Order: sequence, then C-alpha cells, then structure tokens
Amino acid sequence: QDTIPHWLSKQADISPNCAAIQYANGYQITFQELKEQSQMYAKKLATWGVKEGSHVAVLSTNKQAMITAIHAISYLKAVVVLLNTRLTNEELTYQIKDADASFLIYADELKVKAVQIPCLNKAVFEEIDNYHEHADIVLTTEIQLNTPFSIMYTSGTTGSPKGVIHTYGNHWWSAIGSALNLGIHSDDKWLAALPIFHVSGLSILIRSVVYGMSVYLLEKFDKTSVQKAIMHEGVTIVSVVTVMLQQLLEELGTDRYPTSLRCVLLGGGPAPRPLLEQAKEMNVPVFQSFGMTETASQIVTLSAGDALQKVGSAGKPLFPAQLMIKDPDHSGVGEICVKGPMVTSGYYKKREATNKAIQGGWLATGDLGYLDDEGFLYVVERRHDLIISGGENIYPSEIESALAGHPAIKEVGVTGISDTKWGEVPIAFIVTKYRLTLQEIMSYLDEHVASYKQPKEVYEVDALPRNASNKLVRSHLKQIRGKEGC
Ligand code: S0N
Ligand code: AMP
Ligand code: MG
Ligand code: MG
Ligand code: MG
Repeated sequence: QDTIPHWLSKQADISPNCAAIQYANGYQITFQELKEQSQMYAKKLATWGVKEGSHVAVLSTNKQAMITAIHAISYLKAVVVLLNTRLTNEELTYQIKDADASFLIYADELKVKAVQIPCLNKAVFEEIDNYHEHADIVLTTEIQLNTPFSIMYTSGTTGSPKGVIHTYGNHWWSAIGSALNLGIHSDDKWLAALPIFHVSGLSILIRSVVYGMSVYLLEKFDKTSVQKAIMHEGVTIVSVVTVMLQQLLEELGTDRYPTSLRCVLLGGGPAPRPLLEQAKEMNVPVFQSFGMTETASQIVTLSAGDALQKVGSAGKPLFPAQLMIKDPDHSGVGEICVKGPMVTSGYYKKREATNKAIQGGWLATGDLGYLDDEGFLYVVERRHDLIISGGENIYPSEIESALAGHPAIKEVGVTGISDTKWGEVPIAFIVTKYRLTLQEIMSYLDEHVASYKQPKEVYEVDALPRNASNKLVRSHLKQIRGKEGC
C-alpha cells in the first residue's frame, strides 16, 4: 500500500520558514510552527482519549485552532468529521451519530449549539490546550494513501445525508490534479473564504501543505475583506461560489484587480452566462469548474488558455481523472460520470448507496451534461431535484419530510425557483388539516432544518400535482405558484 511521509512534516522540512497561513490582522504561521503546534495539540488530544481510528467531529468556522486540530487528528491516525456550522442541532446530531464520532471539538462561539448535541466527549478548542501532552504517544510520521482522512456529509435525492469518506489519497490526487492544471507559482497565495467544513475550503489547506503554498484565511466571506486581500495582500488565487463572484464584481465596480490575481476558481454550482461574460469584460480570470464533495473538489476545470474561448464550459477532466457521458439514447446529453484517484471510495457505512453510485470505479454524478466537439464539458442540468442556494445544497425531500412532521400538515411538496442573489431558493406547497400561520410553520422549521434551507415562500393549496401512480410531480409545483400564500 502506498505510503508517503506525513505531508505537514514533509513540508515543514522543505520550507520551514515559509508562511503556511496568513490572516487579515497580520498574524501568520509558518509550516514549521504549524507542524509543532499540530503535534503538540495531537499529544493533548491523546490525553483526552483520541487514538488511532477515533472519529473526531469538528464544529467551527475558519480558524487557526480548527486547522491545528485537523492536522493534529491526522497525526494520531484518527479521522476528522467536518460539520456545517449552519445546521440545526437535529441535523448535527444525526451526522455525529451516523459518523460514530465519540469526540466533538468546537469553537467557543458555537457553544450554545454544541452543548445540545449529544456526544460522548465534548470540548472547546481551548480546553484541550489545558491537557498535558501524552507522554507515551507516538505520532505517525507517515501517511497511508488509502486510509481515511476526513468525512463530510452530503444529502441525496432520497434518504438521509451520507458521510463522504475522503482518503489521504483522494486529497493528494485532487491537489496534484489542480497543480497540473493551474501550475504552482513561487509567489502563490490562495485565499480561503469558503468554509473549511466543505471540501471547497478544506482542499485549499491540503494544496497548501502539498505545494508549500501560503493560504490567506478569512474566518468567513465578506466582499470588502476579499477585495482588500486581492488588491493589497498579494493573493494570486481565490476560490468562490457564484454568489461570491457576483458580490466581488459589484464591489470591484470600475476598478480592476492587479495582474497578480491569476485565478478565480469558480465552483460548487452553475454560473449564469451573463456573470461569466461580465467577469470576462472586467478582466477577472475566472476558471469555471465542476466538482462535488464526492470528487474531493474540482474534477473538471477550464484551463487558463481555454477560459476565454469556452465561456460557459466547465472544462476538461483534470489529470489523471476520466470523464464519460452516459448517453444510452444517443441524444447528445447524458449523465456525467467520473473516475479517478480523487473520487471517494464511498459513503460511510452505506454500502448500498456506494454500490449504486460507484460502479467499476465510475462515479455517476446524477448531473446531466454533454461534451462539445473538442471534449469540453457543459453541465446542462443538475442532479435530480437538487436546489443549490449560494453554494449550499438543499434537497426538496429533506424539507418535505421535515414539514410533513408537523401535525397540521397533511401533504407537502418543495421545489426550487430562481433567485437573483442565491441562484435558487426553495419554496413549499402544503395541504393542511387545519389553518396555520406562516410564523407557526417557520418556527417549527427552525427546530428541524438550517435557515438557508427554509422555504422562502409557502403556499397553502387544496391538492398537490400527482401522476397516475399518485406520486408527487415536483416539476408541476411551480405552475400552481401564485395562488394565495398562507
Ligand atoms: C455565500 C455565503 C458566504 C453566505 O453566507 P453569509 O453571508 O456568511 O451568511 P451568514 O452571515 O452566515 O447568514 C446570513 C443569512 O443568510 C443565510 N444564508 C447563508 N448562506 C446561505 C445560502 N447559501 N443560501 C441561502 N441563505 C443563506 C443564513 O441562513 C442567514 O439567514 P438568517 O438570518 O435567516 O438565519 C455562504 O453561504 C457560503 O459560504 N457558501 C458557500 C458554501 C460552499 O463552499 N459551497 C461549495 C460546496 N462544494 C464543494 O465543496 C465542492 C466543489 C469545490 O470544491 C469548490 C467549490 C467552489 C470553488 C472551488 C472549489 C474547488 O473545487 O476547489
Ligand atoms: P456538492 O457536493 O455540495 O459540492 O455539490 C455538487 C453538485 O454541484 C454537483 O453534483 C452539481 O449538481 C453542482 N455543480 C457543481 N459544479 C457545477 C457546474 N459547473 N455547473 C452546474 N452544476 C454544478
Ligand atoms: Mg452575511
Ligand atoms: Mg441522453
Ligand atoms: Mg453539499
């Protein structure tokens, strides 16, 4: 089995004094310091009880303590379970339980949330600092590429959210594939404003450690800080989702970014063509990409040279990924299937779902697309029913089952409508047993689903559109919109 030196130790050896992470307040940490800090934290985690094979959940926005913890967990050969901070207690509880996480570390300001989530061992990042360093623990010096590094959750058309397992090898090959496309420049500085609890953010940290590249870390996205970092802090690459790009172009106005900014990596969902055209006019070097949690970040990306001629395309599969359009009826459009060492080996404890999604190494993405005559991918339709709001995924079935749990709601259907800010937002149609106020519905939902997933409009109707076999026809829901709201 393939073994490499621990990536952080290796980088600390190669470029000890290079800045690994920089912050807006001027604070920075070198690879040597990051290694020492992470190893010390690992020994304290060991005292707490974390050991090889432990699943350790982390609930945090982008912070130094989170990064230290992620590396520390890996020095113990434990697995990090990354939690979305916007989820409700109920959603988080499900994930922690499903992931068999017996430890939860969290940021202090998420305490209110964390205390309500059942988990055997819980601590704020700083509490661990008070532990002594375990005297006998031997930290790993090597990484086995086929062993799990992280687990993060993604929902599906049906059923509960699934834990996507990322091995070290998945992350390693994702970082290599990106470098073979974008190249590595000695002055590169990658701005991370996307959450580290998504692979969009986590993958930047891994690239940093593998390339010896600085990360400019923002605790959370805001357009002023990003613009400032690009204008004055030498940021060369930034990862964004569509809603962020929109806000950045607005902020830029008639100004222009310096030529030091060489790549704006756009992913996580579709991008409207006018936005891409606007970016082109404003000389913003947007690289469209296609990827998903299951592919450990981008797997198809438009390269620099092709970016201008192929506006709207997601590009070509990164080296060494493969892409195939499954098009049995030869209509030209079919399901996008991808294969490669960055693709997950599967969902945690979900063999059936794994076998359904991955066959012969090919991951069926559920997304529809086509290749042009030069082999460039165009994504035409997303996974069935999936709503993407501001880069966050929302599955109608998840919202439907939450609403159906309300005693007054007899039937429910959820669909997405386009939205100028978020791209798409969910709206709901309900058939009730007795009259409900919108406020009653929304406060009920507050308990069960994260606020970004909550329907922006709720319609009370007499009946839902159903087909001959009495199945809800979500695509017909939009047509009954416009009736009286409740
Ligand atoms: C866009 C973001 C930053 C907006 O969040 P913001 O402004 O921080 O919101 P808050 O202040 O926390 O909350 C204010 C109110 O706004 C609601 N809200 C927040 N987010 C959303 C949303 N997405 N949709 C709808 N509403 C939202 C809050 O609920 C709150 O409302 P109230 O007041 O009612 O409570 C934030 O949403 C964000 O960070 N989005 C991006 C998430 C992301 O990273 N997605 C990508 C996931 N995909 C992958 O990881 C695979 C692809 C990939 O790797 C990739 C993707 C992009 C670029 C590069 C790559 C790569 O390949 O490397
Ligand atoms: P996630 O796992 O949360 O990153 O969601 C991945 C999903 O985002 C994919 O399955 C697609 O449905 C969607 N997506 C990603 N990239 C693109 C793109 N370039 N165009 C359209 N949809 C995309
Ligand atoms: Mg905000
Ligand atoms: Mg077809
Ligand atoms: Mg997702």
